[in-house]
Amino acid sequence: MSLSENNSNSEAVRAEALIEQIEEYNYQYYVLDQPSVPDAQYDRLMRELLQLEKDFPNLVSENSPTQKVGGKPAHGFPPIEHLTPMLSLDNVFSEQEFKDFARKISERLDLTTPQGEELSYVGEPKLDGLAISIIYRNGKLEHAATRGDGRTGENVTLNVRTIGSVPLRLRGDFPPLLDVRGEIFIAKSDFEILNRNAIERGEKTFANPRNAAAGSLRQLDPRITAKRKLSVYFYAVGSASDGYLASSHRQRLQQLKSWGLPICPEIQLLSGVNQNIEYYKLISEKRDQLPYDIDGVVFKVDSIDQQQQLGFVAKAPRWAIAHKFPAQEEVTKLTSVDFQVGRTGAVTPVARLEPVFVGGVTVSNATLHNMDEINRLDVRVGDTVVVRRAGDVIPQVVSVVKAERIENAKKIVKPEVCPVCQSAVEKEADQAVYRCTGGLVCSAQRTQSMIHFASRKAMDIDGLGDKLIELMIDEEIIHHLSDIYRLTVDKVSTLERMAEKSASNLIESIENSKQTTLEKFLYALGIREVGEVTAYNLAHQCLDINTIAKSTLQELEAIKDIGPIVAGHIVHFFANPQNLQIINELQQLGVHWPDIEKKSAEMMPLTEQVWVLTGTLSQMKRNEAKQRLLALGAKVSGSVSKNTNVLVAGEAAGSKLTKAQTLGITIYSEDEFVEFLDRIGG
Ligand code: 5U1
Repeated sequence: MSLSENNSNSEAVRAEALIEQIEEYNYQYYVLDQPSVPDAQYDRLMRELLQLEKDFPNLVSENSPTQKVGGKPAHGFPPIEHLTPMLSLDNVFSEQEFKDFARKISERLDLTTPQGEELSYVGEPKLDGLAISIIYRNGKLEHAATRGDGRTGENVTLNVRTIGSVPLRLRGDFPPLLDVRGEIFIAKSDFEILNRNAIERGEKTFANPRNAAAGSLRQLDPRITAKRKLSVYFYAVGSASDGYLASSHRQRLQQLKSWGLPICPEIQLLSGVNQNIEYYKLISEKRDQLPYDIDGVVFKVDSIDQQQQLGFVAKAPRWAIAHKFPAQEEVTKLTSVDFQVGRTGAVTPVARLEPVFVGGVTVSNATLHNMDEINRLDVRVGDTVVVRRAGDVIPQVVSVVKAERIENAKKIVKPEVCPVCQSAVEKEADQAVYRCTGGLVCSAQRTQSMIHFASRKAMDIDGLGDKLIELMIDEEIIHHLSDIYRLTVDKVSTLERMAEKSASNLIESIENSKQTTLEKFLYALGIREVGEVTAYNLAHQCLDINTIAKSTLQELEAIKDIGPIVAGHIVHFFANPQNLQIINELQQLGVHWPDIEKKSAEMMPLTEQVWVLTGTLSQMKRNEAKQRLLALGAKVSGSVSKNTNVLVAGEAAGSKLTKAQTLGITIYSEDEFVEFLDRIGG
């Protein structure tokens, strides 16, 4: 029945127009990655359509975007046979293995060059999600199935319909029958939100985005799936009506896109083995910046003709291969748990592990965060645990292999007193962290405070690293921050392996560090939750350290970005006479900074603006660029959002640049940025 048969023509026409407009916005958002209207406008159209369908129920069509969430499946997910088998991919784990694969292809295709240098491939990131097959008949989503055993999958149609980027109707010149294959995944940011919400509700968390995607897709209630923000990229055609498909894989992907099916934007056409190897390196480097998890790169021979010549082995095609990254998760044994004390007294449990190779390095320690996390994981000493190391992130224990729990696995108990100074350990209400109450009495807190004090963004004392500070505290050459400025070449030379030349270099760096800025000095003091930006705002609002020390909670809360918690930490820090004495001593020993002039509004032209810096800058250090922007009143953020005013994109800018382009944000190259600073005198 057409929409207009039972209604006044105008309502039916309006409903169809709304559906088309919403589908168009979905296409621009999910497929072209170019949102064309603000969310509010989209929501208005959606509400209007919902109201129209409520008033005229016979206008509701299966294709309507309001019908993405339907009823519950009667009996879980019934089996469904695939039109053509869902294949898997063979893997290689090294460049050499990839070259061997390419050589075999070259031989089978009788190419003249040994490794098929003239052969075209398509490179695609290998998403770490869940394979899906979706059948569109006459352009309408008919059903969707998981891979299952490759021949028969589970019917997850109702859940797949809820995924925003899966179109219910195709557009353009699509084949009457299309079986399209792709990967369902959850973006890293959505995964984090999902787990954060689960923790807040005291529910179980997912170990990784792949599990979260699989768990969300297999919810019996599609309304739950709908809330989980799943996404999809399509990467192949299982089958299609004759005469519609192009003769190369790359062109077929373009066809999918033109029919409204999103494809991964990182896909590239590559010529020959060397370009494939370069592509693998490029995607490996981009991996941490990509908004979704990937576990490798897929290479496919581009020509369908050549694909057909190559054929299949068992369940995998000969014309494609997955070059996998080193695993980011591994299993190992938890041998013990130590509690480490940080600069602010936080007592953090650290898992000691049987060494395991994960994420490209050997890991023998991993964070367990806090006691709440230990309880949530129900982890015990002796357990077999899953360790994850992704990019530069500190390795973490993500789950316990309960099936392998040994009989005498030992529960982990929180220390009653600080493991370093034996002071009492306390937990603040609403916080998961236990803290040592020893303050500067605690040598661990003193050590960590000094490491922070000497660090690059703080007092920047070249040569005074972690190990040397630990050694000097152990040898009782230094006790408090101010002792750093009492060091002499003679004292330092008494340390093992410290030649006189190194000792005098160190003393020279210490001397140089005396000339600093108020914001760096404030940051170096290590006041809880006072990072660089807060330190800058404090310095430039209050202008001198005595004013800061005397400020009340209310006065501090009036400063940009300082809320009641941070204000409380600042007041608490300056209320401690020991801290005041150390500040005084540091100044007596020569630490100084130039006066700060109160800036007028005209001198802060970027107030209220949010800037983001990305990529590599060649004309100044990232930190200098940040300081100059802060001095002009801007807020400098680490991530791009619709609130960003300007993105400065240096060399090799990655996903932040793409996101800024998508959101239509002003983008400055480094040259434009420098010119801008010159123009406004910043
Ligand atoms: N990017 C991509 N992932 N992936 C997974 N392409 C791709 N192709 C696959 C699989 C299982 O199979 C092809 C053989 C269609």
